[in-house]
Amino acid sequence: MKKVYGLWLGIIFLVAISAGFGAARSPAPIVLRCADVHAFGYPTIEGVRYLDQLVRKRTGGRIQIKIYPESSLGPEKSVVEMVKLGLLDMGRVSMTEVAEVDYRLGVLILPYLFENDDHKWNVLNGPVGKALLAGLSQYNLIGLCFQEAGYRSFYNSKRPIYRPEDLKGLKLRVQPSRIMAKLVESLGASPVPINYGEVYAALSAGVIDGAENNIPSYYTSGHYRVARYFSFDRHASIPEVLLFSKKAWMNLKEADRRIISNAAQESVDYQRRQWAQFEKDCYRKLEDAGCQFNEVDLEAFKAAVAPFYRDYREKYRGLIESIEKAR
Ligand code: GTR
Repeated sequence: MKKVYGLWLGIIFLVAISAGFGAARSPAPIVLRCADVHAFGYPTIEGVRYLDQLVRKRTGGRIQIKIYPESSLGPEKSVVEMVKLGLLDMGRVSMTEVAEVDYRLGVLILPYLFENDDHKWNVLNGPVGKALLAGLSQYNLIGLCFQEAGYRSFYNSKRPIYRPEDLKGLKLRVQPSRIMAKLVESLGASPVPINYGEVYAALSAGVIDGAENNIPSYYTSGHYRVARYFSFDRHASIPEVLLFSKKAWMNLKEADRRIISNAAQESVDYQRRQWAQFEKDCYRKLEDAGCQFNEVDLEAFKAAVAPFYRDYREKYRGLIESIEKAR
């Protein structure tokens, strides 16, 4: 009898504890969910993890970021939609996807737009970059910061590319983006829009001959195993962007918003350093794996995209000139 009594007392005690009786309980933390197509260790995610550490420290753990890697919440297009609708708090995506929502951002994905990294970051950190991020607000998005994503080049399973003509007839995957599809078409190849997570299967099945991306993505996606020719044409340096849902943003206190946006700015330097190291490491591993790298006739590539560029010069009148001035 005594035993049964003790058991009941124990149960009542546990229930009381879990219901919070007798103890001052701090409110549950705000957990912001953030999607990424890459895996932990990739610099985009590491940038967001650094941001999470800063935010946790500065809010005493009240606000935290939980990352959902490897497209686990869906492809980038749906991530952007979910963040817009307020179904997801944050998304780290390529600028290419956001340019489908806000066409002005498309200027940042044009080929050979930036002379070098200094020029690019002058633009991104300067008035043009700030205005482009701020403009996202009308689409229910908050652009927290840009991230580095190196230079994109073509790679394929058939042959090295030295001149634009070498691309003729190749079926090349592009990000689901009108600008990227047009660019590839203007170079004589056939663009095939496919979500990032499905490219490896398409390459292995021979549905496409190649794709275009930066060195870290070429390595971590495993595409190098099936498309061994990587030709450094460096046609675009498309920044990544960290998006926050405007709906979730408005639910935060003003002081917390300031903490998050300041920390996001601070995370950029860290992310850029991570990128530089990661890119080198990936390149070494790709060389060890026997990938074939080659430089291209850059002048021929620049000449080949000139007509394409002229069309967009009209579309992005004013913006392109401001970007050129920031050299
Ligand atoms: C990567 C980028 C991803 C994704 C991918 C792609 O470089 O980090 O966000 O956009 O390219 O080509 O789909």
